[in-house]
Amino acid sequence: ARENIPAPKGLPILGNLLDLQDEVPLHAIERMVDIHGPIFKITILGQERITIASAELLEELCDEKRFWKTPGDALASLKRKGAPRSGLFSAPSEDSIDWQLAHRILMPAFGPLSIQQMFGEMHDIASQLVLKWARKGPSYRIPVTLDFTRLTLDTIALCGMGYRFNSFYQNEMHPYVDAMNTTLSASSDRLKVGSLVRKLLPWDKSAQQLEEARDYMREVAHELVQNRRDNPTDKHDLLNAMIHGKDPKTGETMDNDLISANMTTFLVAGHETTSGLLSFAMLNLLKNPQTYFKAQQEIDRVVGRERLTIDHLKDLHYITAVLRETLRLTPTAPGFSRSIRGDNPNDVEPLLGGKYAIRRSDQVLCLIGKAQRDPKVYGEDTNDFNPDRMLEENFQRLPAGAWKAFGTGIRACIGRAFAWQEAQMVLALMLQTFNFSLDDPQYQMRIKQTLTIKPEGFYMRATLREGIT
Ligand code: MNH
Repeated sequence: ARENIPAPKGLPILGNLLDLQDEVPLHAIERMVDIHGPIFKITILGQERITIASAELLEELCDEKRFWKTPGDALASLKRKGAPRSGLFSAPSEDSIDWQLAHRILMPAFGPLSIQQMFGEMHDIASQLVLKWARKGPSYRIPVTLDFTRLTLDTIALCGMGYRFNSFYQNEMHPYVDAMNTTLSASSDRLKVGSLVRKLLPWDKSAQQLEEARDYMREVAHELVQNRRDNPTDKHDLLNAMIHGKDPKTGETMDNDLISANMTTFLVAGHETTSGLLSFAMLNLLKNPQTYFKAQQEIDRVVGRERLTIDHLKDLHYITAVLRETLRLTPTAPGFSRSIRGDNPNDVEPLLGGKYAIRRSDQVLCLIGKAQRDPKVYGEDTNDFNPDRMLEENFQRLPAGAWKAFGTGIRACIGRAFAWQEAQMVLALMLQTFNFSLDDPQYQMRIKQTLTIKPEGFYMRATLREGIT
């Protein structure tokens, strides 16, 4: 029953809000898992929220017959007020017209063949990154996360919509990035007492700034769509798929508002997470030299000094395991929300874990970082970075709730193949070209959380390998 779910006591009105105060809200909620166990219920400003954090409970919540995705509070707060259409990510349910139309039209555009065709443009941007580090030389302190953000933003914009941000040719980030950061920080600030209080002050501008940022992002998206309509090309990219695609089921097309909502979704979802993944992966390799050695050996064996091609990627088994193990320990999209399906055929939902009563109105936050460190699955050394446990045959044998870094079911990440190809290619190119070292050998990982997580204050150095010019 309901009482079986541990419920830490809170204050009147605020509820458990004070328990969540931390520079990194994710850490606050993970500490609550350590105290209360893998399921608990908190109340925030009058709303009950359930959190789960074990592989077993996660597997159950991923049962698509019983549960489905609800956009959690963080995603809901990303949507512009009064915006006419929703992008795939924040669409209210898989029943909605916006989600169905965009999903059916875009699935083929994100399929393996389409993504393979993007290899050339991905390589173009990755070469800009490599060239920058080569020219800056071995004494340059590489701002890792910032340079990976340049890379991933430029990659999704070029492959997705034929637009060049040219981030490697400017010191300042593009204004679009600032606008995006404003909206992403607003989503993680929404639970901070400081920002709740600030909003009550008459001179507070944050709400207005947020609306301005959202309007600007919408304008950019609309301009890109209009520009393509005015200057048609036969490029195989996401934008053309949306402009020319017809729903195979209804024959319907996407209007400008729906296209621009999804462009924004891709620009945001398509770069933050991959940039964080690459940053954490490099940090893990540098902190665990034996894994760095194995990864570099694999590149030297599979690619050697040849020009990297798409055919090399399928043979990079260890690199793949490095990326999976990185997303296990630090899933850059650290959680997602599930609820009882609106069209659930059962009148009474069976109890979660055999004993916890979930209500129709409940949003259950699945903390994948915790579930993916479940010692019942991964053993006592679960906190160690050990890519061997993610080699193909081991990965296939994992229980269903043990690794969900790309979400689950029909609303799992549509950009998975895109992100994977990009991350593999960039890591391979980097390890082929340079020897890396930590700028500060004492550096200890600190996390910065916006909507996603990234390492903060992480710098490294790159020296060209022998024979590379
Ligand atoms: Mn992605 C959904 C993680 C890269 C576009 N993505 C999700 C979900 C997770 C996720 C988790 C499910 C969220 C939820 O249930 O609420 N995504 C990632 C990670 C990476 C990633 C860890 C990289 C690493 N994602 C990308 C890229 C793109 C993209 C790249 C686009 C180019 N993701 C999406 C979209 C959705 C999504 C769009 C929503 C899909 C849907 O609801 O139909």
